[in-house]
Amino acid sequence: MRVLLINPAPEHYTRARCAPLGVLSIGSYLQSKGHDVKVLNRAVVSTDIEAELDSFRPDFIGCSLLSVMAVKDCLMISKAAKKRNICVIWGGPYVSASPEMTLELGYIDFICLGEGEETWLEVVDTAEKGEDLYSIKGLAYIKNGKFVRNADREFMDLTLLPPIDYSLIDIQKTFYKNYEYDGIMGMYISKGCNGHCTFCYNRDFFSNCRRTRDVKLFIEEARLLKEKYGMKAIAFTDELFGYNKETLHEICNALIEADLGLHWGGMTKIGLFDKEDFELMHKAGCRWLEFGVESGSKNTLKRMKKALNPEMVEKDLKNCRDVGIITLSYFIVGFPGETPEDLKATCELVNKISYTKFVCSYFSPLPGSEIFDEVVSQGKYTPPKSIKECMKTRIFYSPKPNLSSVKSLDLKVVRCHILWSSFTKKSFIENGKLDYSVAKKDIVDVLKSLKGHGFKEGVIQFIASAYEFLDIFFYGNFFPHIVKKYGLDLKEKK
Ligand code: B12
Ligand code: SF4
Repeated sequence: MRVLLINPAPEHYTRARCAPLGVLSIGSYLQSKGHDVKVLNRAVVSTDIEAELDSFRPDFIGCSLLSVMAVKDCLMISKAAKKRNICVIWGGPYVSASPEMTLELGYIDFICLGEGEETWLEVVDTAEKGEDLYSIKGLAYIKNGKFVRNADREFMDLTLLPPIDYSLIDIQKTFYKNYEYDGIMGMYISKGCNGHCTFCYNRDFFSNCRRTRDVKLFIEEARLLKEKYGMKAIAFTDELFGYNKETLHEICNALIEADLGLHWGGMTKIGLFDKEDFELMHKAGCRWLEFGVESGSKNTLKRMKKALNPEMVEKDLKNCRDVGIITLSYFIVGFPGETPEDLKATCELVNKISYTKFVCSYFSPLPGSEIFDEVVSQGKYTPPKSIKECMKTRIFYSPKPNLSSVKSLDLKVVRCHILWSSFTKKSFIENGKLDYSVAKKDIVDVLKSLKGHGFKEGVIQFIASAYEFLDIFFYGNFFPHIVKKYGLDLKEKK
């Protein structure tokens, strides 16, 4: 069977070049079972979709959706596919959480819920035999006007997966730069997380189940990417890199033994590792780590079920700094029930760890998370009733809905001030080698995106990026009384 898998171009987004591992993992699996696969990475390279469909003539197309921002591109592609009578399947975290609403858009035959590899294989094998697809586990669809959700599929044993075939995408165009590291490729070694954070999609998507791939196979993938394609660094996309000391040591020792000379970074949890573990990570090539800190308020952290406290954050980030690992801390402002006192506690923590890079987002209820169910059942939040309605909400520019008891303007100023300080930060590590590296990187990302997507798309991207930049600049700098009210003090300590 011929399968065309698509990583769409999201709207209003400076297209980061991270490899589309979802479609690559599915594509590599199908290829290893003898199917003919093509991947279009439209987040990096725009192509004429009608021409692609006519030349490849797929039996199936699959679109991967991480967020509502990808719907417009996927809908355009699906319309073109349906004109040619091609079976259309959408998958990914976004549509897995809202299958019924998504199917109402039309032009989609099936939604694949959760992990896609096994479901896809069963779909193409069943179609090859000429049988119908309606009883396949993990699929949702509309039949006779009614929404049908088949039984969930069990999580697969990841050690059964073949190596990922990165040559399905344009590898050179997918390499990107972050911090001082160039030639970075997104890779993954595990899926899922055992955490219970109430705002996270992990509960429904992975049922908190975490699994690791075959580490030896991963090392061979990395070796090939380095030796054949010139990869210099890896950005691990795992929800929870390392997981526990034993797994972390296994991965680090395998990297040390392989002696690939690669630098890498990933996302992990506060409170899992000690200084010796961070030293081992550094020895194995780790140069940056990202942590979901989320808040400095013990109350908010408890309600988020984060299983951490501000003291643990300070300890881990300091240990990383001491061993030479750059850190990035994620925060959320406007969490349901957050008070001005809670926000002050967050600002206090931010001041103490001002040497890290920050990402600060407004809270947004994510379908599939515990807090989403809670605020909906309490009548505090009415979710959009259609995907078209979701597409109109711009969650990034203002705290909508604001379910905290902090004024929206205050949330905006605190968030923008933290982001602005991170954007103009001179150094992440004590010796301060990286002058304004964040600002430079962000500007280069915008320019690359403009160059890669043609004039009209480029202008739209430019306006969206400029709007976001001005929003952060304005609210981050022109409300000093609000910054003072929350005790934020980042300027002196860069
Ligand atoms: C790398 C990454 C990105 C990259 C893009 C990667 C890409 N595809 O091009 C960048 C940095 C650009 C990005 C951006 C965003 N991201 Co992001 N991202 C990730 C991250 C860290 C890894 C994704 C990955 O590679 N996973 C590994 C692969 C193997 O798993 P997978 O992608 O889930 O794919 C499997 C299944 O989803 C399914 N599947 C996927 N696609 C398809 C398609 C078909 C047809 C089928 C059948 C099945 C299927 O099968 C796959 C194989 O098992 C995840 C967290 C995570 N660890 O998964 C967040 C994550 C996906 N991102 C998320 C979000 C919110 C965003 C943004 C909205 C962030 C923002 N505020 O701007 C944007 C949206 C951009 C967009 N395209 O719409 C959320 C999505 C939550 C949700 N919707 O429920 C996640 C889960 C993080 C989180 N914990 O909240 N992201
Ligand atoms: S630690 Fe991260 S991935 Fe795990 S449940 Fe919490 S937010 Fe989700």
